[in-house]
Amino acid sequence: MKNLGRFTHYMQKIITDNVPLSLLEKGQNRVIDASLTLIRERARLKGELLRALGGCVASSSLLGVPVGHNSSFLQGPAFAPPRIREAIWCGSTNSTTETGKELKDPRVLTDVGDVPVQEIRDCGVDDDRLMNTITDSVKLVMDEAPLRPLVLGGDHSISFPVVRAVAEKLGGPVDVLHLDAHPDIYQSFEGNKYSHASSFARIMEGGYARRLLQVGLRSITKEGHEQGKKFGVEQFEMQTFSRDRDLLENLKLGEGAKGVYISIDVDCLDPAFAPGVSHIEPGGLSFRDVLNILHNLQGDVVAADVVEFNPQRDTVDGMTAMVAAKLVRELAAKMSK
Ligand SMILES: [Mn+2]
Repeated sequence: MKNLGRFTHYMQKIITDNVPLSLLEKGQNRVIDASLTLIRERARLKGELLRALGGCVASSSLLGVPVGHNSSFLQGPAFAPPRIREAIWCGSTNSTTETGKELKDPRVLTDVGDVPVQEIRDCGVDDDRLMNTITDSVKLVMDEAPLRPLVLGGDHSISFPVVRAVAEKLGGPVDVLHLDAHPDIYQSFEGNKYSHASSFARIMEGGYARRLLQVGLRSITKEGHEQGKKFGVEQFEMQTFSRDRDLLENLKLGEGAKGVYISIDVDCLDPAFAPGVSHIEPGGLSFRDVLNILHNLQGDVVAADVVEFNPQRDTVDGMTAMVAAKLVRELAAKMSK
């Protein structure tokens, strides 16, 4: 239990017999209600605007989920969402995506803000409840068709509550395309079942993914292979990427499932393209490899996330923030129609 403190917020540790538990619970309920209210009302407004505009059946909506404490190494991804937004709109490039979509058009991209993760944890809320709050927040976005969640991490632990929300809301599993140097499928990591290294074990256990395709793998242990086999995961490793390229650049997913979910860990990219990540793993995908996979994918992308950008490891001119932002921009174009 030596690592328990790592996952336990100080508020959970200082709670003593002198403080009635009901007082704490009531306060936590109020903070979580207020958090959900702000997301609900922002999503409702954006949904109303889009329905009034018309001519749109799907539109991406940014939802920041700044979780960093479920990382096994560095916690910097908690600071990523505002840096990604800043890079999306920074003005050094225009607001048209490569596929010709206009990001300033709300029928392509809107924003409902962040789940206030630090504020919720500051009230002593544990991870079971935090994960439920993230799931509830994603569902609030999905309540407002044509909005579809485009989630900004945060470490990779957030993909579990997000994919859970999508599958529960749509009433069945989705096909998941997961780009990452790592399979993130440990049964648990250092005693933490919500670790960023375990999110896909939770997703597969929950039955939230029909197919799980993992692309870009180059740091995978024996347990990673065994867990992949146990859950029927299609694991594509970088050492055979040149052989797999044709297949991966012509994917057709989601038919017979509730659609496609795309999860992009920025460390799927070679560190030459994206140095601002916690786990630098050479030998990865090029930025163009990732865009080819995304642009050519046939399928209805119902939700997506971009995770593990760590601003504390980025270059001084924010190169990786731009890389993460461009992934978000092209995903927004892919999701909207
Ligand atoms: Mn990774």
